[in-house]
Amino acid sequence: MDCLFCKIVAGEIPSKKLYEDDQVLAFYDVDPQAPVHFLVIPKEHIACASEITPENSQIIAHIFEVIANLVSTLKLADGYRIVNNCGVQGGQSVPHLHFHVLGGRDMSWPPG
Ligand code: DGP
Repeated sequence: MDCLFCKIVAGEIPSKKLYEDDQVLAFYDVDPQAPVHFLVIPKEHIACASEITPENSQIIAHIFEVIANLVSTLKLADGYRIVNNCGVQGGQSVPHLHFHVLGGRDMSWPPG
């Protein structure tokens, strides 16, 4: 499959990995929007949040467990933001489900 993040999972494209297990991969975003900015993705190809089903939704709970552990390790005790962009109008540029985790600065609201 011609998917950028599937290629990162396969090791065909290098990434700065933070965490990996049999189900998920966490790696730093190549274009950071905050002092700390990493992505957590399922290794299984799920195109976007609209494709979460009863059959694959367990991975979402696991991703949020991984995020909780990573923000603790990275000492983002003052807070952080988790972002999922879905679809063209949602600003998704890579069609493989991913959660951005941003921290290390104050976040504004509403997002752009
Ligand atoms: P989104 O716009 O929500 O689909 O976010 C995609 C993110 O992926 C964006 O913040 C930049 C990041 N990104 C794109 N290509 C690469 C890459 O090759 N390596 C890494 N580490 N991040 C990438």
